[in-house]
Amino acid sequence: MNRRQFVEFGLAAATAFAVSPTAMAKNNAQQTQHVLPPLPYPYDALEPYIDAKTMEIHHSKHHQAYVDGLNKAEAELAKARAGGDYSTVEYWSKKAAFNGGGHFLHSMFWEIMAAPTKGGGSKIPPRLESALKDSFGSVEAFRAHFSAAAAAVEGSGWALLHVRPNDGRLIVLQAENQHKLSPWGVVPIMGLDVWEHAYYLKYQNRRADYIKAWWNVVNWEKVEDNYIRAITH
Ligand code: MN3
Repeated sequence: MNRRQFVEFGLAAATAFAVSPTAMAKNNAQQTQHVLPPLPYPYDALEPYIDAKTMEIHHSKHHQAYVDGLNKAEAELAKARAGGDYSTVEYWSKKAAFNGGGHFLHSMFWEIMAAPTKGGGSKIPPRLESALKDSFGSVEAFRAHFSAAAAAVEGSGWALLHVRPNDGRLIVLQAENQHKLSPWGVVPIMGLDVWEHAYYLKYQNRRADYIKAWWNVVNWEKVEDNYIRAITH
């Protein structure tokens, strides 16, 4: 290495050390902060099927906790990147998946429900209805399958209606917790939360009664919007 190369090398090294922490800090500063979306209706809008107290706690406490948990996990992962210490990467990656799943599914859940007086539980729009018939044989068969999947979730989780982009079909699956048991690539368009926090105040251990009541507040217009978005993107 001659003197000029040495100086260039030294400058490059100094630059690397001087610039990269700044760049990392900039990346960290630009990190998304997730926020709790407002409920699109008042807490008591889904009465008598879902009670106001359950909605208030579910939205303002449980969903908020997933938002906070996701922000915390992503901040910790950013810290790991900045410091180059990945000893906790497994822990925070799991937290990011769990809380990110919770944030995503609850955001969808509020949207795909509506007050019975504002269209909740009303007729399924034609495009979605025809897709349900194509994939499940009949709307009744879809409803029975989805209800059974919800009732049979082991512990805490969800029944989910997904679009599978590679063949455009609708499929019903379960999720355990907020994020397990769906394959890659599917797009959830409708979900039913069957964690006990979603129904226990009103229905106690009668999950089946909650599921049956829930059909009265499904916002089918929104589910169809989700469907159309999933197949056109
Ligand atoms: Mn929940």
